[in-house]
Amino acid sequence: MEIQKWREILIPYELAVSELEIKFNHMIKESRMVGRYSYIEQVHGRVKTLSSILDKAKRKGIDVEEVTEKICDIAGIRLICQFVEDIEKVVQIIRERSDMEIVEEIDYVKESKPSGYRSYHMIVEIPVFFSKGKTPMRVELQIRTNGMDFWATLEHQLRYKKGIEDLPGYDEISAELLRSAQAVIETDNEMQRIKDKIGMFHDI
Ligand code: 0O2
Repeated sequence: MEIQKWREILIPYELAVSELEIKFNHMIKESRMVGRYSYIEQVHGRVKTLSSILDKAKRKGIDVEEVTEKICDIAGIRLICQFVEDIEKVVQIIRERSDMEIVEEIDYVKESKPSGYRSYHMIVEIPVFFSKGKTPMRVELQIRTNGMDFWATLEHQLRYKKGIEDLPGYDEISAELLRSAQAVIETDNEMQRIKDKIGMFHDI
């Protein structure tokens, strides 16, 4: 497929990401304006690069013509929370929104992936309006704490999708990454416990 054609295919995804960034940033803004704690701390949106889309299609044996139908995270939004329990609050808020339809939910917080990866994933569908009408667009939401984000970002850079499985000592590297994920889980849980203790006496 020509590059120009791909650019056109990716435009609605760019618009879907912009719309959702605005919606989630409005939630943060509203909370701050009324002096209420915001369960979402940061919002990051991105559209997958063409090379990453094609790599994923190849990895999963998906035909190039079928990528928009079969790859659900071409458009992605990452919602960063401060505390583990905020994740469930954000999920609940999204479930109650009438402007996004939930297509799928995967809880990698309760049950992390074998790599140690944790995040709550939701695929949502939103209508995107164009001059010629509207199109429903799918966007993957990854909801995670700062700690989960820190681990996932570094692990992504070090290992994920890099094809380093053949390196000598790979099993030990995997075990080390898993141990580091465990350390993040413990720290996240500890911070939640501290918050709960302080929260018995003060509004946080
Ligand atoms: P990118 O470059 O971040 O966009 P999979 O077959 O597991 O890779 P699938 O079936 O689309 O992917 O669903 P899944 O497992 O929910 O993964 C979707 C996204 O979650 C990934 O997109 C990653 O962003 C993130 N993710 C999943 N597993 C891991 C992991 O072990 N480590 C890290 N760091 N991130 C993970 P992409 O397209 O694979 O990657």
